[in-house]
Amino acid sequence: MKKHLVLYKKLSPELMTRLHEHTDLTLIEDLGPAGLKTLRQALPKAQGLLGASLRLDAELLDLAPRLEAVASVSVGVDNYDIDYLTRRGILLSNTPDVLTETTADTGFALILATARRVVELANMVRAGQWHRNIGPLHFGSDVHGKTLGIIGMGRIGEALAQRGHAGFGMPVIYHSNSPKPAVEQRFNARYRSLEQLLQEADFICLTLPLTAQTQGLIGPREFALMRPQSIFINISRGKVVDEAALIQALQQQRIRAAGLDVFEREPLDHHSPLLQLPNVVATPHIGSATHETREAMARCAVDNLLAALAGERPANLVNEEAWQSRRARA
Ligand code: 8YV
Repeated sequence: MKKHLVLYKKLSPELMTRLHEHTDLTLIEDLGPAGLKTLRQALPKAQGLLGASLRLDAELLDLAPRLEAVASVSVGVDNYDIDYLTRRGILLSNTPDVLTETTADTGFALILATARRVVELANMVRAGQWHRNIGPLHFGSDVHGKTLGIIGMGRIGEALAQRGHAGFGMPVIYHSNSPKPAVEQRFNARYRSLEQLLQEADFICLTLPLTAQTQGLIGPREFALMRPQSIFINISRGKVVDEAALIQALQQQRIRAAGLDVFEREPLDHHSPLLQLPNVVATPHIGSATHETREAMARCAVDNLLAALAGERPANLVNEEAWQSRRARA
């Protein structure tokens, strides 16, 4: 008997075929009001859920009494009430590793675009305003040789460190929950307290998950520690930053510029003050958004989900306790 899957993210034909072969499928193609209504109506029969970019909290999941597994097409799991899922023995999986390099590429794209004013100056050319050789008014900042500060030394932080160290000759300093001797050896990286990093780094890059501990981590006090020539990069989650404090730091020129792929609320409001500032490069959460990587993520999520529905431990299990409690009940 095939188990019932509620899929709230359209996948490639190859993966859709695979899911149809192994599950009874309800597909929610969009997460607007109509799609959310269909999703709620489908939850009572759902044994599996697969998708991304939807907050799955207790209120919603109480509608799914048969649920066994949730497979997220993401590495971040801040959209999930993990304690609730674990209490119910529901296996949550995610898609780390496959998106690491692509997301680090996005981080470096923002470092280069922001430091060298690529968007601002490309728009100047497009607007027909390039009338003479550019001068100091249009100069950017060097990236090579500058100090790269990474807050959150996980997979993506390490990949960013590799790019800075090996690709751009950048001294790497980092802050994380604990020192990482292997990273220090590979990239000649140096551990710093958060305060020290903010005062020392030329590029300050956030690559840490959104948790109760990291929410609002970078606020007015932290921006006040940064140097006027420092550039702030966020490829983690918008809510790690006090966005009002970031806007004020930029408006008061307490930092040089910002490259942002994530925001407190997404999509970013068109009227946001961030979009009025020429020294802000804002991208629409494209961290992992390449054809190759998103297909790899979806494939990873399908593998995780089918394993869980077959009673096996998913390769990328987030809540180990749920697995242990399921095995204890077996
Ligand atoms: C996408 C991400 O937002 O993986 C994450 O945590 O933030 C990005 O890759 C996510 O994959 C939704 O498609």
